[in-house]
Amino acid sequence: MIAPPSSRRFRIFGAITVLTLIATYIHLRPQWNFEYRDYYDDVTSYFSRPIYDNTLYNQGNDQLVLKQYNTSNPCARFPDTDGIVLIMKTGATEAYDRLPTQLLTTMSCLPDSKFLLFSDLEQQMGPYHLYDALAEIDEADKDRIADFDLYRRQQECDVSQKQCIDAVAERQNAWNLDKYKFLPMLQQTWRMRPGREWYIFAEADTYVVWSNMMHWLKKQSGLNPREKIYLGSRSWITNRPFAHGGSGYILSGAALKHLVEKHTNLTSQYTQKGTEECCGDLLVALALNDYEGIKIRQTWPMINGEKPTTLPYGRNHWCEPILTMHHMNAEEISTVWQFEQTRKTDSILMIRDIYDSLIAPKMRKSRENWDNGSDDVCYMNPDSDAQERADGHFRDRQKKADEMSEIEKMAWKSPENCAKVCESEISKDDSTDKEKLLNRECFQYRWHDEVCCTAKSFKFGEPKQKPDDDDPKAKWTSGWYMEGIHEWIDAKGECTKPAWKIPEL
Ligand SMILES: *[C@@H]1O[C@H](CO)[C@@H](O)[C@H](O)[C@H]1NC(C)=O
Ligand SMILES: *[C@@H]1O[C@H](CO)[C@@H](O)[C@H](O)[C@H]1NC(C)=O
Ligand SMILES: CC(=O)N[C@H]1CO[C@H](CO)[C@@H](O)[C@@H]1O
Repeated sequence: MIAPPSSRRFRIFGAITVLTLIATYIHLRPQWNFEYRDYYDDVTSYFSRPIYDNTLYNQGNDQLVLKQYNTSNPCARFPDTDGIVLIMKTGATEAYDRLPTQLLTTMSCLPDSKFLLFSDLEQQMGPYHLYDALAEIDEADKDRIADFDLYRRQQECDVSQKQCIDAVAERQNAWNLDKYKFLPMLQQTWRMRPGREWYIFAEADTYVVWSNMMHWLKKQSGLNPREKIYLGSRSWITNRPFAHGGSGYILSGAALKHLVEKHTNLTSQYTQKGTEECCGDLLVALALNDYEGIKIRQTWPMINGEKPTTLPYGRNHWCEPILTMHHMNAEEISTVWQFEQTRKTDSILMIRDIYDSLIAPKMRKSRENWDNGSDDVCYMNPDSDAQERADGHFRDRQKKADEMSEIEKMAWKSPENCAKVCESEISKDDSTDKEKLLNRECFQYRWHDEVCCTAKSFKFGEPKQKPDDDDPKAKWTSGWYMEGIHEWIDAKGECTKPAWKIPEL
């Protein structure tokens, strides 16, 4: 049964040929594939950008956001921004941490002529120029005023700023330098972008909801940019009102024109004033008031200093549209942009929409090592030692002993007791009364070190460091009375139309 040699040779030859062909195929296949993929990618990215699973999509918001994120046309819903300029202020210690995400998200839809970037060091970031707001301050002033020490060290740095300046250690110095930027920045802005209708000032951790902002400024507000107008979220320092800078503030063209053109000595005067005052946003208000008699018009809560995880949802923070948010880190900015991009609707973004899509799916009964910012009413151990030991912030918010229910009197003793305060607010018999549900005063609590505090709004909050020792008192526990929150939301009903705020003096 042994095959003759010729036939065996033939078979071996055949096998080798087949193996060679297979090897060649295996060797070449990745290249064909690669070339094909490359070509395919080029063609597709030329026409459209990829579609991804929307990482914000979950069971709690599947009615509100799209399952997939089509990144092809990010500016499709972006409004017409004719007549506006965004002025974004940052500092050299943070610019590269914050600006790239701004430029990749909302600002990618703003034409270059519609924004200016100011810092305390002239720098270049890709195609974008960061102007030095402090460049034109008198050299003698810079030498004389100790707050400019950081400015000099930044300029003298021969490597990247991060290698010269420790941003954490220099935080206070960066803040002290910041106040000198504001008025020179207004002057440079008017020189570089004169005659626009509205000037929107923001910081690198401010998020601007452009669709709302433009709709409000142009259509809804009825405000005339030829009048001298100053809009923002009002804060006070020693009885002097000003628009909080981080929340963003808005000047009409007329306000900026008058301030800058009629008062050419602004920079040196307000450099001097800077040495006496805490903050640059206050200096802007002082200059507008002292020179032009322009006063801030309160635009809060639309112009807002909070962000999705810290907004106090509930009364005043529900049907109101949102124009700005603050303290947004780069990831949070990207998240809200993604949310704007993947909403199922392009209707006005109200505060409740942020809650419904981004917060509600994450709410639960309680979280350990968590602070939800419950800070409206506090319950503490009445013992005088405990009272003395406690933070004055909590002490001042205590309910009077003779106004407390039995449950409230026990609230400081444990997180479980603290949780009962909200549960006990309305008895089940009352819960059909809509007014009562809407007037609920207790939505959430936080317990730590024998202090129980509750809040009149519902906020998400943030993780709090787990204590090192096992002392149960050291732990931060936060909880939400979900039944009360749901009842409030149901009683409130749909927002039939956005509750636009009329900015008042
Ligand atoms: C993604 O968006 C682009 C541009 O708007 C559109 O042409 C394309 O059809 C969209 N793709 C899908 C799958 O919806
Ligand atoms: C500008 O202001 C500075 C500081 O207040 C003052 O010293 C200077 O004399 C002023 N210059 C003019 C031209 O008014
Ligand atoms: C939602 C909210 O207000 N969170 C607060 C939680 O507590 C920290 C301090 O521990 C605050 O910084 C947050 O603002």
